[in-house]
Amino acid sequence: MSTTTHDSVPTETGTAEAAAREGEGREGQLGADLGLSREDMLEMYSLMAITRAIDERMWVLNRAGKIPFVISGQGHEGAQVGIAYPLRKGHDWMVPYYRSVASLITFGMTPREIMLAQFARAVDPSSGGRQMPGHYGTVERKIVSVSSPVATQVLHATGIALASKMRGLDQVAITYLGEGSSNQGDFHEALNFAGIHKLPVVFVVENNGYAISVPMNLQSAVEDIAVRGAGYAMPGIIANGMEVLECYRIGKEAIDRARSGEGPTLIEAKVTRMTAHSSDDQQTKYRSAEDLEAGKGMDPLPRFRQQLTDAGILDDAEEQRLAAEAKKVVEDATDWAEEQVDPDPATAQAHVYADAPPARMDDPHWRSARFMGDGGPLTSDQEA
Ligand SMILES: Cc1ncc(C[n+]2csc(CCOP(=O)(O)OP(=O)(O)O)c2C)c(N)n1
Ligand SMILES: [Mg+2]
Repeated sequence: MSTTTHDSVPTETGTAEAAAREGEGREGQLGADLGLSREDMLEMYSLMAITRAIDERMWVLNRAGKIPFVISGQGHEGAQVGIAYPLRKGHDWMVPYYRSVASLITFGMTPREIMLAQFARAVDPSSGGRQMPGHYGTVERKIVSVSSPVATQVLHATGIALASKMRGLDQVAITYLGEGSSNQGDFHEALNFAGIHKLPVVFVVENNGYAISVPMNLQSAVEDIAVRGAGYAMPGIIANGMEVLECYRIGKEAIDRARSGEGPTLIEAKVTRMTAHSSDDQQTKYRSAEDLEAGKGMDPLPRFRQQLTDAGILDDAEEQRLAAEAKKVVEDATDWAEEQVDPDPATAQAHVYADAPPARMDDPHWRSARFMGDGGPLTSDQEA
């Protein structure tokens, strides 16, 4: 399956028979029951390691005053890479949230593109340096821009899935949010509609136990967000975010289910937030030392490394090679993005209005009537 589900060219998702064929002679080997090859698993590990290295670099850049804001995915990478790995790049749709860097990199966004958004450079494909930091998205890769009001993206994903179904496009939409955001009305409306129409969409709640400083027990009366799937007639599955291969299996089942017309799935990945909510937050103000220590024990990266080592897939030399590669990728992305120019201030209003407001702002009638509120009722002349 290494050359099937993860190619940039859309191909058939690995069938059970294909998985069984590829697993022949490898019975009992790590990943064989899932149809994953050694190369697949090393790639998954590498995606996680690269994302972690990018994230760590962002904090250094932030503290050095070079980028204004970081919102970190450390601790979420195992769930993100595992669940996104079976998607068809360039064919399916991803509707991410601000912690989704590992999902985005798995879906084809490059480290250079991530860093361009952080430095807000003119050639940043996410928004040409206009969006808030961490609001990634590129049209060519079918990645919808992160939306600042939390959970609005869940409705976008449902709408995309409806379009896919109506047009017979065979595309699956996947969207991500935190557990706190799953208390917003948008989440429930989106799941309800997707459940009624059996839409090809996968909802992924990354439950890290906190919505900024608010702990889970003050956010929700139920312990598991997954149970909410039952209210909308869809499976609600809990994935252990420390177990990358379990996340892959659950992600693949949900994506296959969506593609085959069986409808949506809600996945709740139990993860840990290894950093503060953002670079503007200090989590020691509201988390105990024990809680923070326990969180470190849920880091998926060393766990997957150990699993691969125990299975004889990763050895010291290979690990050193991958670490050096991650370092090189991050150096390149940082240096390259930093060298690019800022957007021209004269273009600040580009893409904001459908018509050209500066020209109309020069018109005293239009300005006083519409903006200053001192022009009285519009005359028919002004209306025109
Ligand atoms: C509608 C809305 N309300 C509040 C905020 C401010 N806000 C940004 S992130 C966040 C916490 C979200 O927590 P959670 O959904 O658990 O995601 P996490 O950050 O933990 O991954 C809040 C309240 C917002 N962006 N949008
Ligand atoms: Mg949270």
